Amino acid sequence: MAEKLKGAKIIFVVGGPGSGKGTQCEKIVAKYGYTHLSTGDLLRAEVSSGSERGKKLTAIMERGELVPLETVLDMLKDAMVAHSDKAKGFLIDGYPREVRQGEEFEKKIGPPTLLLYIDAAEETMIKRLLKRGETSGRSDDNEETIRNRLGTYYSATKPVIGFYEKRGIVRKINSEGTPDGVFGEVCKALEAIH
Ligand code: B4P
Repeated sequence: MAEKLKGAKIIFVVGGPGSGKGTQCEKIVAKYGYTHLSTGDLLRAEVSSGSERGKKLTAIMERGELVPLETVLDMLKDAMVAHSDKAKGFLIDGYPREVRQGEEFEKKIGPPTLLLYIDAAEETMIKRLLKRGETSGRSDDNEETIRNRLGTYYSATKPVIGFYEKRGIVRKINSEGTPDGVFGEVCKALEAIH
């Protein structure tokens, strides 16, 4: 376990592509001051650096698949250690995306305090991502990749919820409403641990 991260408050934010994870995380940071680390953002930063590793990642992300566990976890751990001195707590957005990612995280870093499960219907997620795709420039916001990302979500990521439900740390958030409406639900879940 990373010594500097011992005892840190850790909140996992899990949900399908387009469920509103990133959107809610921005609001959480503004109100509660947690350190926000999105694995998607960390990976996109590696891609735009033009590194060899970034090139391999681009292909995987364009297929809507998960990048190898070790790559994501190493990046995440480095980012957490870099922020450990001033962090009030960590908001880990888009991780774990499979049960093994959760297990390895706990071995190397520590246990999560809470898991926010951002839940929206498949049609809602597709509609939001296609809309974002009109302006985002993200190469994975196209119809074919969106379908694949959803498939990955239902097969690999959904079991993560059951895994942590058994520990009683999952708070399910209905994300069908407006961003502010959804945030009201998020706040209720966070007040319990703040
Ligand atoms: P991510 O960057 O996590 O992409 P995402 O799932 O689409 O979520 P994002 O946070 O961007 O969008 P949000 O739902 O907030 O991952 C991208 C790729 O990286 C993955 O496919 C995978 O290949 C790789 N990856 C990432 N993490 C990994 C990991 N741990 N392991 C392996 N691979 C990994 O918002 C979407 C849109 O909806 C926005 O336009 C927003 O404005 C809109 N929206 C949100 N909430 C709304 C609301 N309430 N009402 C209306 N619109 C809303």
